[in-house]
Amino acid sequence: MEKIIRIAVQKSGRLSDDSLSLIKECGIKFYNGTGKLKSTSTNFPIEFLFLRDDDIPGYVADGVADLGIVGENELVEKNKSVITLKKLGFSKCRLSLAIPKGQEYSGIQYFEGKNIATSYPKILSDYLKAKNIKADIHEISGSVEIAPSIGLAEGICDIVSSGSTLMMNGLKEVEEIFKSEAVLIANTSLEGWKSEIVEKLLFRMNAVQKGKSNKYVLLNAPNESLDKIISLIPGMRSPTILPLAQQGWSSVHSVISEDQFWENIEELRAAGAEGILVVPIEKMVI
Ligand code: PRT
Ligand code: ZN
Repeated sequence: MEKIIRIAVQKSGRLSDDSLSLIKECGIKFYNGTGKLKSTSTNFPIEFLFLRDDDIPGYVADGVADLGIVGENELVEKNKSVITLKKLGFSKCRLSLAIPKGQEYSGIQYFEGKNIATSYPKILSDYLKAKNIKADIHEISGSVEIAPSIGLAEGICDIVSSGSTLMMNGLKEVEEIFKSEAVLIANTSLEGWKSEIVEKLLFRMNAVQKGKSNKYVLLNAPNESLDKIISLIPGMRSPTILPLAQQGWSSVHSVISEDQFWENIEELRAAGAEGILVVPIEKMVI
């Protein structure tokens, strides 16, 4: 049998581009022409299944796919038994309760006895149960936002990202009930060579993610400030210090998180750092 793992990714939608970019950034090459449902990488033992996101948790739970990339909202709603290997940091959104703009909202009690439209009946009913609220959940599969204006429901529970869809439909967000982002999931019984391939993939994904959150910083500094500057940008082991052609000056190279760079920028400049360059890192293995 050919030693190859299968990953399920969304065919087309809000998860697709970022899922495929992440895989490409891991150095994995493949062809995904429009309409293709399956594709095999030419340089890594992985096969892609392009599916609707709703089907991904089930395919991974059943072992049709070994891995999958899906939103946590879909994963929790489908309630399938899989392992979450990694949060991927994209397709971030929240699942929220919303009501018509003109209504007064005093708290979750508002929903007692009300009719709520949603595509996420499980997450919503778990939430309401935990809050001790009894409401009627009306499951609909799309265009949830129009439910109140056509008299189908008094409130909705739907995915919100910028909030503009709610606004356009005369609704206001009143409770955030779930935060979501894309996650890498795996079948619960991966072992042997399959888990070795998964480990390799995870290693690459971690390197890509680390690279994204860190920057390579180069700057010039007078030698008398070097101790101070090294303490501000300590780097992976320690910074590289190279003498400049001009006496008494050095070039300092270091790797730090972007957040740390912005936090320390004023102090770096006060210590005499100049000619500061911040360069993106493609991959980082530590
Ligand atoms: O066809 P398929 O079933 O595969 O796709 P789909 O239509 O079910 O899902 P898709 O592609 O819309 O979303 C896939 C996943 O992306 C979701 O399960 C979420 O995890 C995540 N995600 C991130 C979003 C959003 N942002 C988002 N804004 N999913 C949906 N929306 C919709 C939301 O339903 C609402 O209609 O966008 C609207 C709200 O957006 P704002 O910016 O106006 O607030
Ligand atoms: Zn879907």
